Amino acid sequence: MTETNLESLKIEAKKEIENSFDLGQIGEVFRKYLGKQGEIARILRSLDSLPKEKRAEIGKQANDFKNFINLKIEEKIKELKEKSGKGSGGKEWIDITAPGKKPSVGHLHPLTLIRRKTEEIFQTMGFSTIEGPEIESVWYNFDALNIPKDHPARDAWDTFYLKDGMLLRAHTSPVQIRFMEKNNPPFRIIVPGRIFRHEATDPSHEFDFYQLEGLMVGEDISAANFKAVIQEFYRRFFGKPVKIRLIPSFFPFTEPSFQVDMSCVNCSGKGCPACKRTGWLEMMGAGMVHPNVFKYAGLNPKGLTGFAFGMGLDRLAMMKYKINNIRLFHSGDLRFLQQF
Ligand code: FA5
Repeated sequence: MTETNLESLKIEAKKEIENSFDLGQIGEVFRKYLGKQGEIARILRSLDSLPKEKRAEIGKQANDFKNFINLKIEEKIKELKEKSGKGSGGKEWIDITAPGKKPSVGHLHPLTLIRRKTEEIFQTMGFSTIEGPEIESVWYNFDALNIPKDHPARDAWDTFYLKDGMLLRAHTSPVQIRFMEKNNPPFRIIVPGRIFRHEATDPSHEFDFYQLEGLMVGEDISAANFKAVIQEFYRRFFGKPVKIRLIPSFFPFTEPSFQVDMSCVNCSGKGCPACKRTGWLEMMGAGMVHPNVFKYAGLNPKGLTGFAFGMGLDRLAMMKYKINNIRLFHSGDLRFLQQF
């Protein structure tokens, strides 16, 4: 490479830039002279083969040449942009060579993921998925579940009443009655659904959340069957056995009744805000179906046994994803939701 060669290359490049009439052509010129395999790169690579005294001189000229072309290309781009702006009334200019914006793809909400996974596991254990209405009557939400009017047990469910005497269901248990009215045992069902409670929120309580009801009815169904089903469910859901405990509880529609707690995964049982510093999180209410419930649903309770449970799906999601505040699920905060 000599000084004269560089000079004629410069003239040639200048001409090509001047004759370019769109950004595509300018791009070509850029690649030809300044690209990885372009003229400048070729000159710089050949410096090693030059005599020592020539190297610095040609190197400097190649750099000047590079700066010169860069400047000319920039000027030309500006000129082309201005021209094309005028062409479209000077209002808008679209750079068709600019890389496109990647559309963001949506995904399922973490609570939907949890609900689907839960349904899938119970279905493999022979449970069918059933749905029921979110707007419910007092009969199905309370009376038919053996919770008489004026009984203090009704206070356990802080209910949103509607003007027409109906209410927003405070649990998924009313669907037990609706199903048993139309189906004869034996059966196994699950009922995932949204429920509503007039409750103050805290890290483990929402006023609008999801439950999954379970009901298995037939002959000789025992609390041992319940424990086995629920332990197997948790084992499959978490991919390993988890620590749970059954403690005595009270629900008017089950006798005996239990509460199932899980060792809090957020703090490994040490105590944190999510588990109110107890190391345990209440996951579900459960029990053996009360004979009166069979009666209210129109079934003869003689010889009929069954277990029922109602688990909080939001609580399950908290344990699965180690979330220490239930309110994040309904926050609509994309920084949170995009992690799933
Ligand atoms: C009930 O709602 C009963 N229907 C459950 C049941 C069904 C008992 C069948 C026996 C037989 P409880 O109010 O405890 O029970 O709620 C059940 C579960 O829902 C709780 O264990 C908890 O996991 C979840 N839960 C309750 N309140 C809230 C809340 N405010 N926010 C989030 N999850 C809640």
